Amino acid sequence: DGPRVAIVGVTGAVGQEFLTVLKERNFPYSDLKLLASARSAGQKQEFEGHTYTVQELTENSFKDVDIALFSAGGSISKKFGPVAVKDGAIVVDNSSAYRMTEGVPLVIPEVNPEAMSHIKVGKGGAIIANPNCSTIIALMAVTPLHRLATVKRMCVSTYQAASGAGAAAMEELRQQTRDVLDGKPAQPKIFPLQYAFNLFSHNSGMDVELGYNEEEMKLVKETRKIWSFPSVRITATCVRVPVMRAHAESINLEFENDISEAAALEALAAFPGVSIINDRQNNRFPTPLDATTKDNVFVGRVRRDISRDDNKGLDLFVCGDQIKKGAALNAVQIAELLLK
Ligand code: 11C
Repeated sequence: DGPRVAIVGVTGAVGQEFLTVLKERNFPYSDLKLLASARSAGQKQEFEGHTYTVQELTENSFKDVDIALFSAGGSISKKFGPVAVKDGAIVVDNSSAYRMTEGVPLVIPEVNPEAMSHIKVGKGGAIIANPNCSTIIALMAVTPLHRLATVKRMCVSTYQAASGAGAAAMEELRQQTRDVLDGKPAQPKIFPLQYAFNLFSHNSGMDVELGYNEEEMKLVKETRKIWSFPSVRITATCVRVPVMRAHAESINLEFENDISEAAALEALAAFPGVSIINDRQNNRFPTPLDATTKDNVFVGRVRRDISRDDNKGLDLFVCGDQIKKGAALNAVQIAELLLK
């Protein structure tokens, strides 16, 4: 007698990971409905000893659903999110459609679970937004430090994996890598530039006036909302690198108060969902492959910022699986909170 769960966009990279995470965490669903576009409807999906048929997402899909995990892009969330809410479902939305909407909680369960404490299964429909993957991964590392010494300014540089642009982008990386190694020209399809053996500024829309892309502005705006801290100063440079499914981020922090390396490491070690790899002797720090398919976010290179005369600056390097904590795991953790 757990909740009746629907997955919207089940054939995508995040949709498939929802299934993996539900299974890994033994999520207590009583019914599971797999939804996708008409193109994918009819496909069979084996899951936990059952064969499911993927159904076409329609206006009638949510009549018997308690929790709907959405990952089918912003326009599908905008069209069908309100339909699900009207039918009494709680939508956990992985798109950016509702993240900045007033009244919609934007939640990382380890960071701000209180933002969704008024929402309960069976008490009416609602939308809860899953933050952007780069934002989740950054804030898993930075929040314990923020609690310790209050972040004043954050400067982030990302190294983002193919998975952030979906399953087709991951295939593009595989195919281009093969082609280039075979001496053939790379054929860009999803991304405008050669991806294999290259890297480029993030492919999201660019604000030509400001010079920032959407991914960078998500880091700025979503952090302010998640921390309920509208005045925190953030700048970011987001870059796509030829890595399959875990994002890396270099983060420079300026704090209100003094913070030592030892205190920072202690706070990080105590924070749920964070693992530390910080072995200076052996030059061993987090890599995207360390984080791949893992639940935890990995933190290392924790060091005092030597460009400052005080003890109010730190640098870190962070890696997190984009499909897991950056998307599906965080959403399923939100669903778990709904059951508490
Ligand atoms: C990426 N983070 O890695 C993006 C993709 O706001 O959910 C997801 C965009 C978002 O390209």
